[in-house]
Amino acid sequence: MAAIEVKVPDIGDFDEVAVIEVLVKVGDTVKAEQSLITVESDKASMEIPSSAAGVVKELKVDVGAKVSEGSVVLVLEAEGAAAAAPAPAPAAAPAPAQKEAAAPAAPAQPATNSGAGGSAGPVEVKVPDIGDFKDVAVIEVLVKPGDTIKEEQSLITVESDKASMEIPSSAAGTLKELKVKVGDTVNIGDLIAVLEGAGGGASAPASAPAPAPAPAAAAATAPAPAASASSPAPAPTAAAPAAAAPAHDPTKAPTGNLPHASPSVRKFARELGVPLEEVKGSGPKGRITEADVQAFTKAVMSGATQTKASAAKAPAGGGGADGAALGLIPWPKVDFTKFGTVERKDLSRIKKLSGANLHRNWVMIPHVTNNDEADITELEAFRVSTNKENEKSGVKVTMLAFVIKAVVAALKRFPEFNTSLDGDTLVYKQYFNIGFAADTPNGLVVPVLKDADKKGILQISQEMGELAKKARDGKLGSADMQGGCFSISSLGGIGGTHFTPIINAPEVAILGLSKGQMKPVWDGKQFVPRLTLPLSLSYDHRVIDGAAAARFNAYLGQLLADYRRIVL
Ligand code: CAO
Repeated sequence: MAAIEVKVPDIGDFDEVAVIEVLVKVGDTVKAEQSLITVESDKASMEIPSSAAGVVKELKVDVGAKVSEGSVVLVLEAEGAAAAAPAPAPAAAPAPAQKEAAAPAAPAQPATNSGAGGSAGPVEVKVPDIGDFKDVAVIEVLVKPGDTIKEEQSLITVESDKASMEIPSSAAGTLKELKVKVGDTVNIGDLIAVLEGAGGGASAPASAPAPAPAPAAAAATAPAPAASASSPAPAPTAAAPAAAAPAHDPTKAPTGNLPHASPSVRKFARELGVPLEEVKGSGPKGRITEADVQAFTKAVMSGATQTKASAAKAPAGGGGADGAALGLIPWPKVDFTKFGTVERKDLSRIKKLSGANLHRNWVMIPHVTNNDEADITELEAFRVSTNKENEKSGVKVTMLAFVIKAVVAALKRFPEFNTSLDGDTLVYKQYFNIGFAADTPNGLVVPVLKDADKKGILQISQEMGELAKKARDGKLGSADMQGGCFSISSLGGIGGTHFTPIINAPEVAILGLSKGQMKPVWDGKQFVPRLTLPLSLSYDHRVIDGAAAARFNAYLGQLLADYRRIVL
């Protein structure tokens, strides 16, 4: 088995074109004519076919590399008949003569048109020699009647299954009439447009077919490992590659992994840093147009959408601090120093992260908060006595541990509070992991107490203490904060009567506890002092109805008022 170096054939006047896709890998068996790489200039993209069959032994180019005629693409272990052919592709590539014909390319066209001189008459612009490509589809019309056209300005984009190319104007002038539309198929000599008021090359006789391939056309013919390209004006058959290529079906989008876009649009996207694979094409067959790239750029700049890369950097997806994403007026910019001395301090890392999460949750979840109160007089007495009994154990029981256990019982009674929304589907969890908001010197974190249903009050208290300490010491791992079903935010040790906690997405509800206070409660005969715990239940109204929330909160209150109910 012989090793064959497959080289870039004559690709016309294109020097140093970029490899934008490598279509094979080491070990692949390739057929003769099979596309190996895609290269792209600013006017055309084309696939470079293999000059032989065999197994890819070594790749010599990578995406981003620049190649020219003669650059080695890869080394093949030749097999079969093709292997017997002289190895290097350039030997079989179009002869220099063809290159010479192609090289002057479009700029030469107007000059070669006879009859230059008059400038008033209309000029017909026709499809130049685009090699052996027959019936190529017009996939884009880049100009419209009334436009002022410069010589060499691209008029239309055509596409075969191996290459797409822009057809430039052979003259300058005002576009009077367009003779093609998207979806048409064209061949050499077909009329594209009529220009008038032409200057420069526009004086060419109307009927003059473009004698030399435009740059793109030259490129399109180039991949052909043509054997008989000695004529300065290559006969269609001389440009062999197309002969091997199946006829283009204009109803199908090109295959391959590249976004469906013309070379100039791809270039435009690259210049703006737009990830073309994220742009939705509005053109025929989903083709991405320049307007699509512009619209995508505008959407990103306004904050209406994010690229995948920026979404990955800011998973919280806050939508920008300026409110533009919500169509709001900009955030007020105030020079505070005009009113007094100020000091600037950056938000802590935790504040930045939790802030983005809170913002998203607040904006995306329709919150409603149900406020209720629980009589915890007996429970508090029990808690105090329990702590006395367990003084030596070092585990202190707070009201929060009792509330966690009671919440588990309420979640079992009202399972829709233990769910997450996944599109239009509700995911019911069969486990009971309860998150609790912990105040730390650096900001708010929510450690998760796992399997609270399987643990007693003492174990819950102990684990909560450990998690709260870890949180304050900044030692919580991500696993400590994952897997929550429902969260509790307790401000009871601090104060307040009621508040509106923000749901910790993707959970659907959160309970806020405020400070338990002695209140006079009417027992039917008289006012009696009772310790009353405020319960603030925020719920996602897409999932939970107000009545269900009121029932959940009332049930929770009953459990806390008489804890024996939990075992019922
Ligand atoms: N009513 C009255 N007193 C309460 C109470 C309530 N609802 N909850 C707790 N207390 C009392 C405790 O009994 C304790 O009193 P003693 O010191 O006399 O025993 C004191 O308040 C302090 O309790 P604690 O805060 O140490 O313990 P906890 O289990 O109640 O809470 C934790 C633990 C980690 C949740 C808490 O320390 C904390 O960080 N809370 C803040 C949560 C928060 O920031 N939420 C807001 C989120 S949104 O911004």
